[in-house]
Amino acid sequence: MHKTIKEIRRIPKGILEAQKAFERFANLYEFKIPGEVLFTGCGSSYFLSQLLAMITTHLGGRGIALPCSELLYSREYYPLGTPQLLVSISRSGETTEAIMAIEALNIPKLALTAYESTLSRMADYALIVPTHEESIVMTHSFPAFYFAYLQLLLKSWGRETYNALEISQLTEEVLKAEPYIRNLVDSFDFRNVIFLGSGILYPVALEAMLKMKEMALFWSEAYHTFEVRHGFKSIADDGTLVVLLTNRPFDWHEKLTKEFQNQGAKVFTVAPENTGADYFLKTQELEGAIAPIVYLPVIQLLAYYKAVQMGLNPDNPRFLSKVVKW
Ligand code: F1P
Repeated sequence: MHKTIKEIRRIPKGILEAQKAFERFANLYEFKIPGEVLFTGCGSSYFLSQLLAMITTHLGGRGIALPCSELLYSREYYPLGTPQLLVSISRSGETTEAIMAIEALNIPKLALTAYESTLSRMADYALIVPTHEESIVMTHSFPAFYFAYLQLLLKSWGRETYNALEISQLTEEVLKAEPYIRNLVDSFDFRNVIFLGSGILYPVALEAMLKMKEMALFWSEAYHTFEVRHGFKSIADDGTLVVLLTNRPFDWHEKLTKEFQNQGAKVFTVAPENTGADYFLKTQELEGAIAPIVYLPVIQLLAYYKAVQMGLNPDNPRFLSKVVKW
């Protein structure tokens, strides 16, 4: 059995580990997350940065995310503001750019990582979520990192934290869709895939696009949900799977579904209500901040089964390494 699928199935456990990591951190440091935060990371860790920046803003602060390399070499083009904390995210804690980026600004630094690592030692604070993964591609560590930071943010700002057991069980429920997703992949041999998400689900769509490329070496795109109509949709035809991620479907989602179906594409909606899609996975209606956690298992399973269907080994994708160094 592939390590990747074992690691995806470990998402519920990862949430519980994240809770412990958050509690350890809270006991160790007298530290509160400030209102204005800059997040950085590479690859999946950059998409996670985007999610964390969005929840910071959503909850009343100001969050901004940049890939480490942009923070290092092109930061004058971005509205960085006056962040009071730099959060550098890296599963390995050894990615060259993440290590360099943590020194980019002279402000307090927090490392979000899976290991005692170069990154954790360089930071003022380290939130270590020990979701150690053997495969190259980041899977269960992503929702775990997200959850640990979310809990810390909520506690810092005097809000009620989530019940980790409940969230872990939610992910267990979602993982029951594994046979459905496998069947979808086997029944429709799509040639390309477009992921759509809005707001907090847009970085999830980006992460889905990356998972497809990493695990299945497969052509994938990601757009803000309705932005796709503005030219980009021309690539969709009868070989396309459109994956529509939404936690608040309304009539535009139904119209969009029809529009793609009229082009011959098949639509897979992941939402609390169907939008008239060819494939549908019902999710619980969840409040914004926690929603990404239930969509992530779905897109990871989709990429994994596409890789399997294509006869690839998702544990060891060609040209990729676990830690990217310069
Ligand atoms: C960053 C990253 C991963 C990707 C691959 C290569 O790693 O780009 O997102 O899946 O493993 O490295 P890290 O800095 O989070 O360890």
